[in-house]
Amino acid sequence: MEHNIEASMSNIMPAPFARSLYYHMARIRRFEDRVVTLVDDNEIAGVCHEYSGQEAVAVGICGALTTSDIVTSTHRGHGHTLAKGGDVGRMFAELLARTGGYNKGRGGSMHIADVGIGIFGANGIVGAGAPIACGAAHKFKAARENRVAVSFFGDGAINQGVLHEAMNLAAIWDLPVIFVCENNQYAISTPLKEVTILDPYVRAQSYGMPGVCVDGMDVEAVYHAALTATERARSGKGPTFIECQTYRYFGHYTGERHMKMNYRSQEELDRWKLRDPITIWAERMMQSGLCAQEEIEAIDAEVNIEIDRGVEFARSSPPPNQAEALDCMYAVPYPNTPAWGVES
Ligand SMILES: Cc1ncc(C[n+]2csc(CCOP(=O)(O)OP(=O)(O)O)c2C)c(N)n1
Ligand SMILES: [Mg+2]
Repeated sequence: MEHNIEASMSNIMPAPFARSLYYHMARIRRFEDRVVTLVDDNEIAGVCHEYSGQEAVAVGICGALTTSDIVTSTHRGHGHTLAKGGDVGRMFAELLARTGGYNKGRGGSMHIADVGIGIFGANGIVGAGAPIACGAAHKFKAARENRVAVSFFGDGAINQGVLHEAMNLAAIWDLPVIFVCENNQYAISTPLKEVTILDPYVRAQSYGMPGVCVDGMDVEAVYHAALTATERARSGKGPTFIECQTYRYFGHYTGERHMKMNYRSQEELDRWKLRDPITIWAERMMQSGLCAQEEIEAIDAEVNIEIDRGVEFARSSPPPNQAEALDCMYAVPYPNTPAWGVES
């Protein structure tokens, strides 16, 4: 993909906003770096699917949203949550299974949600966020609220029936939904080309909605596509499909680093890393006078402090009490139901 910095730099993007895009991408990258260390040190049990490499997608899309807009996420959800304004400390606490976590330590990586700031949940079921986004958008439309719902999903969801039902519903009812396909080229170890004939964005045509394919390593390109889609959604014209071409730097999940999987080459990884979304955005900001090198270093330092504090918060948060294991499991607890495994 060609990358013409002069041509693509927006003259109207205010410098503080440009810097905030950098800050959010750097925050996600450092968060995931620390996740890897915490998994290696056995402080995080279970699996995490790192978002490193895909930062421009979550940040470009969420940069075009307001707090009252909502997103539905995936198994690779840390980036979406952070870009939508999620709290680093509560996220680390959840991953460390502590009571200060988003789900009081009961959910882990794939269940983080913060409905108050429009994060309608990570989701371990591929494609399952799409109908949830439609449900939210249906309510926004019925209540005449000027809000948008974004459904993030991977290329692996593109042949899931539930996604197609959701796209059809959104199209037929003109729902304010943005379907964001993060095409990171693989579903676990399966290359998209082996299982799908057409590019993901072409599917939009079948449902009569605009479908665009953007460079998912370019935060500005993603942001502009998202702005167009939000304007369409807010004006009652219905959904848009945005495919973002991107790449994940780590394996499918943390454990893959210790496996010998040969589905992608080092050369391919190196080629994508040459177009690292954070580096190219920093370079573009500096070349266009939006930000000086020292300011970028200051943002990096700020992010490092935030991440350190988040880990400290998580470590100091108490683990759940065994006696409370069934608390928060049911919206309305059964008063006479004994705890599992307890003889009545
Ligand atoms: C309905 C369903 N089928 C299969 C799985 C197992 N599974 C978990 S992640 C994954 C691959 C998803 O790939 P993609 O959607 O491209 O997302 P990525 O991991 O690349 O971010 C699969 C098949 C699942 N969780 N849910
Ligand atoms: Mg994928």
